[in-house]
Amino acid sequence: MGAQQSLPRVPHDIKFRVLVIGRANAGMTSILQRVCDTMESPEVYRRGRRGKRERVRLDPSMERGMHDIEDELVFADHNGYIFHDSRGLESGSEVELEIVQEFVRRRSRARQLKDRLHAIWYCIPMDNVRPGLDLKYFDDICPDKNVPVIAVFTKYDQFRRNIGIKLEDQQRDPSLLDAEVESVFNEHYMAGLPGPPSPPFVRLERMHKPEQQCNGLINITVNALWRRRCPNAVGCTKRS
Ligand SMILES: Nc1nc2c(ncn2[C@@H]2O[C@H](COP(=O)(O)OP(=O)(O)O)[C@@H](O)[C@H]2O)c(=O)[nH]1
Ligand SMILES: [Mg+2]
Repeated sequence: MGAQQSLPRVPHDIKFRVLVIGRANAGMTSILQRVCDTMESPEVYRRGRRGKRERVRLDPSMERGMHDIEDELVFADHNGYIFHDSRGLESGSEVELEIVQEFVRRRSRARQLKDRLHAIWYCIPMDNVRPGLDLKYFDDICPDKNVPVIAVFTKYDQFRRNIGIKLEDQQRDPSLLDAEVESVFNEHYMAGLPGPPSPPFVRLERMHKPEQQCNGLINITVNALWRRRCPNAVGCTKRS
């Protein structure tokens, strides 16, 4: 079953609009491909000078800075989603943060439903030795707290592998792997998120493999949206 079948029900002509944030190589393109069940590169659309939406001929996987947060990324063979992508935060600059905040604020209040931002996937790669930098702006991304921000921990497989190697180097018992993984994850990744309660999060592995699915990400996004709409409804509140 393709991940697309888990999409939340929205009016026929409304697409699910997601802002994806992360530094280069965080695994963002791989996630979008898994969500859309495709191997293709996304097409990039941009508003021209007269406000007309035009396709831009560039390869979005190539260089950062080649397209900006306003550009819409769409997969030709799966048009249920519109993605926006921001890499600006990797420089750690406040100006870049303000650009993202302004975008989120404007898009979260867009008058027309079709222009509105539904969710933010904030990607934190787990092959990084300094996750603190990636987590730094998590709580600042959506100043009005009116769009769900999902913490998407990527490359979990690599993280587990690295910890396995560390145990081996330290000549420790390999059966400690699961406990050590949880301990490092809590100390270095979860502890960097705001809360309690902690924001919705998901750990993704082997997203570069076409056969892999990421229903966990879809489910947690749908749950977060649902909770936002009916915070008091039974089954909608998250236990933490
Ligand atoms: N081990 C591992 N590698 C991944 C995963 N997702 C992506 N990659 C690899 O990470 C690199 C960057 O991936 P890409 O999706 O292009 O990242 P982007 O620059 O954020 O768009 C590529 O070499 C991918 O094969 C994952 O879940 N696990
Ligand atoms: Mg990419």
